Amino acid sequence: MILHPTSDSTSSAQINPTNHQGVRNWVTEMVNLCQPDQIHWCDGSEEEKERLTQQAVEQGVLIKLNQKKLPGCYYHRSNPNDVARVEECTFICTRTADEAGPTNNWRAPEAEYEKLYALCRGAMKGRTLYVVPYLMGPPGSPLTKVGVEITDSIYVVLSMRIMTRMGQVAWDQLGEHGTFTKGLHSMLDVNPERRFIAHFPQDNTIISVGSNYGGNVLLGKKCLALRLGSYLGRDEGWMAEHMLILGVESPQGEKTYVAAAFPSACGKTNFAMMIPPEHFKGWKITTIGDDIAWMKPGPDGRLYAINPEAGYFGVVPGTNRQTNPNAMISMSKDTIYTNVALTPDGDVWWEGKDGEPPRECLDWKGNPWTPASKEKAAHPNSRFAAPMANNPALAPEANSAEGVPISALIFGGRRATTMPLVFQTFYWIHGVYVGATMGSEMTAAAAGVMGQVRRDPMAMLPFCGYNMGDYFRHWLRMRKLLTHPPKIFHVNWFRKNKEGKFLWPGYGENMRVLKWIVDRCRGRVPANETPLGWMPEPGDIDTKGMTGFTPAGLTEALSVDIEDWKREVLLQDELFLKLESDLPKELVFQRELLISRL
Ligand code: GTP
Ligand code: SPV
Ligand code: MN
Repeated sequence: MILHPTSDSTSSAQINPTNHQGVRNWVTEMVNLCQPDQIHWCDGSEEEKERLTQQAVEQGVLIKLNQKKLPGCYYHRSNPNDVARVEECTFICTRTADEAGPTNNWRAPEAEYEKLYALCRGAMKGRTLYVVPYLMGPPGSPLTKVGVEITDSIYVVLSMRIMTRMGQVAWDQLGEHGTFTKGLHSMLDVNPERRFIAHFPQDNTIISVGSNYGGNVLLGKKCLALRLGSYLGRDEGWMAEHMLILGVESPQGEKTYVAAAFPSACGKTNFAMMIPPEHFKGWKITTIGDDIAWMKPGPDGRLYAINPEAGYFGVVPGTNRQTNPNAMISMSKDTIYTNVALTPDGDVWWEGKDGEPPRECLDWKGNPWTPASKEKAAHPNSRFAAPMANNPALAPEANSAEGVPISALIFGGRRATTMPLVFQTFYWIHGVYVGATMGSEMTAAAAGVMGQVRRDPMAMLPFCGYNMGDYFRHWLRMRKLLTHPPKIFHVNWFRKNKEGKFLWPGYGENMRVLKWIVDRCRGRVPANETPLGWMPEPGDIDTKGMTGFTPAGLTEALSVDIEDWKREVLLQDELFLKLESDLPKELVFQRELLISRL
């Protein structure tokens, strides 16, 4: 529905899809601020998608891909200065700096509103302002939240349509009096100097300017579902986590659900869509979510999880028919590709795709590329946005309002050394300590120094909407609401040998480790007590049918070097010192206990 701001766009019930006075007032206010030429209230229909896609192609925002090979697929290049989340431009604007805590960038709310509104004043002149209503979570779920994103980016609208349940469904859930998250996004001139992603947890509001990429602008994802979500979860007694959710089904039909927190670009999407190796015939993995879990204690004292999203915004490089066939199928139709390479026949290519590289193509910046080129054809953080309905492994439970009961929580970073393939923590508080002290090498998912190990508690360092010490306290408190808490594990798919080769083949083979985890949850397999926690004997991990992998390799992947671990404890102190006065004493005790076991 397109309207001109001069017509009374927000007061007439006939032309306005919602009677929610709060939405109408806020939209009017933002229209007056941003002064767009046109207003478009998104309804989420097929017809609207086609019309907007057509417009995006005419404007050069999207390129239509080869529809024979990739039906419904489009290609987008972002500004080369705007290719990943930027943590130094991300702000938590709580009333006091202490509420945001030492791991977040804090800004005083009043001054930040003033600065950002000044940047937005008249910023949409000559542009269309889109009002995007969306749900995070299945319709009707008590965990589901309503968001409304105002944006001047047609790319954001089309991506939000894939990533969330967008349109009328959100107005239906909101009703006339419901609460909603306000999100204002303007690309401005896509200038890193004027790039700010600001969160106002106490107002349930997000303002993002100066970017048009991923987690900076798809405001339902990291901004609402994690930063504001974690803040709301603390107050409302639930958890918003950077976790995939999957179901494991045994040949006998026994179903177990696990959620796993790995930092950005550390394997969540791959694990969530994994296809078990040949040897595990009859075992099935189904995907509930690949990035975010909202979890709440159920009436039976178990922890129930939903995936608030409706699509995948996945890393493309390294994805192929061997590593992640379900992702390849997911992105074979109705997908928006961003920053991959474009071949002369309208197909897409990236480093690590099946087959030979194309003899020539255009790289992610639009420059001619050949296999002799020194630069990468696809940006390392190039991504696909695909509807979850495309995933052959999609669990029907992904649409269930009550969610799935979680048996295991798994933490895992990208660590070349020190961290063994898998261990189980002794109990919940120990698990919280292990999650809180998690380290991982930096990846291309965020701007920064690649490869450097940093502490990334629960994979939430960039996503926690309040003081990290209080967040740990919330985790500890949640235990008391659970009579059947999930068991907590740690994994590392990325340990390397002296030659720099991965010790564990990863991907589908991770099923072998997952099987041990499931068996531990169900009390079916013994384990050794080690300084780190419960660990498998190498013989307890089923390696049958693995080629090019020896028992010695498994022993090395599972080994614990006490000297390495003494160094690890010292490295963990960096975070503990930073959090100092905010740190729950339980975690300090856990550190002492670990040292006493080394
Ligand atoms: P975000 O979407 O940024 O949150 O990332 P993610 O955690 O979903 O990571 P994803 O599954 O997209 O994997 C990121 C990178 O890690 C890709 O290049 C994968 O090929 C690689 N990767 C994933 N799983 C494994 C594994 O088990 N072993 C190894 N060696 N690499 C893996
Ligand atoms: C991540 O970085 O964890 C992502 C990609 O999932 S983005 O949506 O850009 O944050
Ligand atoms: Mn992520």
